[in-house]
Amino acid sequence: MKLYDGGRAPSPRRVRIFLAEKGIEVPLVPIDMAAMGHKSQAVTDRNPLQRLPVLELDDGTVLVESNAILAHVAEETPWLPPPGLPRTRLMEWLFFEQYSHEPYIAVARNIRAYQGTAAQNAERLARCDENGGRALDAMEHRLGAHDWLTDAGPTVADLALFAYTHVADEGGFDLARWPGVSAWVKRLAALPGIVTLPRR
Ligand SMILES: N[C@@H](CCC(=O)N[C@@H](CS)C(=O)NCC(=O)O)C(=O)O
Repeated sequence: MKLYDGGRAPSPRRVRIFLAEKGIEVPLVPIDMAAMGHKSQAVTDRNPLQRLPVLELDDGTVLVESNAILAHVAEETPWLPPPGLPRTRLMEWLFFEQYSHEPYIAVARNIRAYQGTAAQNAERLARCDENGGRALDAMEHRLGAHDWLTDAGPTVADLALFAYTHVADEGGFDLARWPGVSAWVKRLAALPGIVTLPRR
């Protein structure tokens, strides 16, 4: 298999973290996002949304959407609990990540730390700050009293949310406000194979 990867980009990084944790070395196809490499024909052919990650399996099957990729590669490992309520609990967090967390916490990080366009995006950032804070409150509600997001131990739900949460400070979210989330970030980062993102 090979992974079309975006360097510092957290969505591909989730997949890399999981594969590293499993001791699987996946060849990377490095895509220079700053040079708009994600708009290239090679990426477009595999993902018409022109987004990373893209995972190409040995038989040529192409997988997109980082959380779906995580669930696929975690099949039959403890990182993906069995079908039924344990799997449903995990999916609750994966959908939460895409709808209630990533659109605010990732976007705030991109604007503040990478584009440096905070002044031009004041209204958008205000929405990100409010809704990103609500997402972290929801995580704190669970993690203030539990070690992991679901009762199944560390799962791909934890990895999916770790990606943008552990660098949320770059988006203006000081995790000291959410002590349960902070402790969970440290707990997860201490697991074997877990790699954190380089900082700006
Ligand atoms: N829902 C997608 C989001 C992927 C995504 O937005 N990836 C970013 C890199 S972290 C990207 O490719 N952005 C380029 C763009 O949106 O134009 C997933 O989780 O895989």
